[in-house]
Amino acid sequence: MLLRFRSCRRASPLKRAARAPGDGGLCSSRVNDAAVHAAPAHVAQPLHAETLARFVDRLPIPSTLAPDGMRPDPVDPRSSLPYYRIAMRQIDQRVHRDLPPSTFWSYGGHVPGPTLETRSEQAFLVEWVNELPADHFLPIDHTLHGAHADQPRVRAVVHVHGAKVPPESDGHPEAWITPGQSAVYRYPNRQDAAMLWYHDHTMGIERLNQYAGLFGALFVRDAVEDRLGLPKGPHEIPLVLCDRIFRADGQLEYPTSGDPETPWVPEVYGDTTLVNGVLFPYLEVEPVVYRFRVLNASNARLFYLSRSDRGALYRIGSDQGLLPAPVPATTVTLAPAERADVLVDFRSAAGRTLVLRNQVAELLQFRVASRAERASAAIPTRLRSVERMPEGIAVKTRTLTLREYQDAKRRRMLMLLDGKYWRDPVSEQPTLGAVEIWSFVNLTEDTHPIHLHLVRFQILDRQLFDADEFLTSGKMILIGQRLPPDGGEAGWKDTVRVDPGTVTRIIARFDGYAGAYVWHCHLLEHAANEMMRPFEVVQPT
Ligand SMILES: [Cu+2]
Repeated sequence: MLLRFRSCRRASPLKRAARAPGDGGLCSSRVNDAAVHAAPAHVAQPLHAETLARFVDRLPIPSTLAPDGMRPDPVDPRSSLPYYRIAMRQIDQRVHRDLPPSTFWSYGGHVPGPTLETRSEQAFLVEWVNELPADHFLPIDHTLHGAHADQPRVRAVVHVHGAKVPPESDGHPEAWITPGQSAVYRYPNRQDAAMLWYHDHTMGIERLNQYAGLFGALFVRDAVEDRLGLPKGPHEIPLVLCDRIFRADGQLEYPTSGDPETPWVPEVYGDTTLVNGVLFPYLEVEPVVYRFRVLNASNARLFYLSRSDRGALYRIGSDQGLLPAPVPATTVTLAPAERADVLVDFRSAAGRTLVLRNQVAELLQFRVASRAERASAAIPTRLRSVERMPEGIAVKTRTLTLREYQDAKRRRMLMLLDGKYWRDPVSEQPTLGAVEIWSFVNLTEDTHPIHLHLVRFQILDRQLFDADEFLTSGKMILIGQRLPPDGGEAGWKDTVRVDPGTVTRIIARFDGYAGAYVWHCHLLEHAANEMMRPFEVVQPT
């Protein structure tokens, strides 16, 4: 628990100061606490979400998309693959009974987008079609890399987060398309059952495109999962969570710095949370065991989820699939982009209501019927074997800093991975098939969820260190024990919380495909302002 929260040990601003590489000026320290819910002061007419009637809208369940037929497989034209056509469009969608419809950008006409579902090894094609309007409705910062004024204002590219795909279908941030264009991606789906998700990844405006609504879920199924008899059909429910700021007229507000030349802000925290696109929804459930597939699709907020009766949430899976065994917990922590696969047993709550909370904020009400129409699924004792990767098989360890600088030219803060900008030469070039340890040294006061494309990994451990000493002298003084990952993160992961003042180590095998990928912080405002780097998987020589 200790590591989840901001370290109490704060350095003086000057001690934390650093010059941005190739830049000048001193850093000023700042506190930007994810727990603060307040909307920014300069929203002209903010919606006071706390005044909205609660639990008056039914929880929408995103529909599962049927393929638009079959198409020849570009890899093997003798066979054919399911083909989906998914258009990005501007829509109006009501987020609450008492609000006028809000403008969003959607995949397939709804936020979240439709759910895609496949079996492990069953490849499919998606034609992602940009039918967005000619102008963006959120504030573009033209000083950010890739978003300069000479670039089209409306650009989009889709990344399936957690998918093991060849580079040409990975949704590289610079592979964007403009309105009227489309791109066909092939997803091999050679991976374990898991909840993946698709979202926009466009260089310089990803945070705006996702905030506008461009995200949806993808489920991979497999035989191991089938054998467990987990709740399914109406008893398996995706919960896509994202915090947002709304104006009183129901329209999305994306905060700015106040400087029209450089509107970028370091993080966006909404004062209210959409659950499957609705504020304060309710869900009618039977008194049986349900399976919730929870995704944090926020730009920056971490969720600390619990039941209002403090009952158990049984975590059965993390980002990349099932855990070895269920892990009961009262709180489930989810950083942006992380997923939790959670069983909730409503059998002892028949005839009552319960609320899913984020800390003290109410998100979703469960109305538990007094009688079940069907028998409940059981909570399994064993799930899937997850063999731990021994450190000894790693051929390389990379130590990579997460560090805050001051961008003197722009008079704003800047966070860099390993002190490098996006445009710097590729420095992480793992060999195809090789195992590496990546050791993230967090010198900032934020938790950064670090995501690697292409690979799944395991968290080895986290250890506190003396960040002030490191910043002053460059000396690494580790403190205390190496702490193993929480039970809920003990399976396969694709995003890891790197907490402040820690060295967080992961181990990954870079198998699958050679080529150009990216790794980045999944706080989207950080990623947009240089906290993203290329990596390249290279063929063995
Ligand atoms: Cu970050």
